[in-house]
Amino acid sequence: MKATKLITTASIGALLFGMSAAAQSANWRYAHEEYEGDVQDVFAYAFKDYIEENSDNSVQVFRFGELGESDDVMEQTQNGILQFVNQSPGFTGALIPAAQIFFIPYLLPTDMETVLEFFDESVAINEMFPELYAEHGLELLQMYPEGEMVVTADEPITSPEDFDNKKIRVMTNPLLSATYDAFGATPTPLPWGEVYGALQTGILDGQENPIFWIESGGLYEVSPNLTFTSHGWFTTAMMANKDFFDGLSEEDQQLVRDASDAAYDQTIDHIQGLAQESLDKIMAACDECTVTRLNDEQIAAFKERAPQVEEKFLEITDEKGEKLLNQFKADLEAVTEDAE
Ligand code: 6CS
Repeated sequence: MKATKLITTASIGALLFGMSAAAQSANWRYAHEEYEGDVQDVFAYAFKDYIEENSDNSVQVFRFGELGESDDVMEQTQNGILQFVNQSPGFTGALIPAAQIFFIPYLLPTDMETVLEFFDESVAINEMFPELYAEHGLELLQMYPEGEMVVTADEPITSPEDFDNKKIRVMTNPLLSATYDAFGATPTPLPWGEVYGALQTGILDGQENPIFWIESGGLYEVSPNLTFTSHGWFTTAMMANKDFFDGLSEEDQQLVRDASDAAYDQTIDHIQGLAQESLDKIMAACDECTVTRLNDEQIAAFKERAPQVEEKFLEITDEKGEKLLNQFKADLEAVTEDAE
């Protein structure tokens, strides 16, 4: 009798333990802005793999278009329908004005090693940005560069005069429009889904994006003249709904942080050499494509227009933006000095 009772108690205990373990495992939804094999997809799958290998939780990844445009997946994350989202400041800038700092031209260097060191060590990136995102219900987990920005257009661009009357697509944040205004173009903000068609039909004359995206999205087919202007990097950010994150156990919060660190490392490995590989693929596939790399003198003509964009940034972000910009510049100086 006693033995039976013990077994029964043990079985119930085991069942309860099993049930609570099952109740603790969750399926988290994660959306990003790109296609299979693209940089954000590499990050998302590295994150998913880490979570699934190190816990009973699972992650369901949604790629571009599966749940709408970039702004839609951000809204779904803020509403708690999605737990994780990868959205670039190009779009988040409309929500968090200070995130537009990445669109002040010629602020970041072009050398990848220095840029990566900056992302690793920057106080602005690692301490100030999480606070800014938290104000909008977002737990910022990682910011990372995807590639250097390259302009594509219906003609090669070598000077601000070449941009005259050219409708250049920009992501939907006001500062990027200010940059292309300063460069002499007519900026045209559009969500990603409309870009290829607008280039194809001549509604747009050009756009900017990293080379891997120009290749993977086939942009070179409809916008074949590539110009390396050295004016900036495509940066992106991965984050969680803050209420969801705050509600996780300490153990799960650590798991999520570790998974995003592992994903960062894997993604940075992935982008090494990616721009050149993508450029090679474009040149192999496209006879009419041209590549122009601006020389120092040509760059100077664009660079001298950067201060007006910086002024605009300060105007739209007040003292918060000024503090961030000062820290950003100090962080950049620290890594540039190291590189010298
Ligand atoms: O230009 C855009 O809108 C897109 N570019 C990249 C590199 N990733 C996603 C984004 O939506």
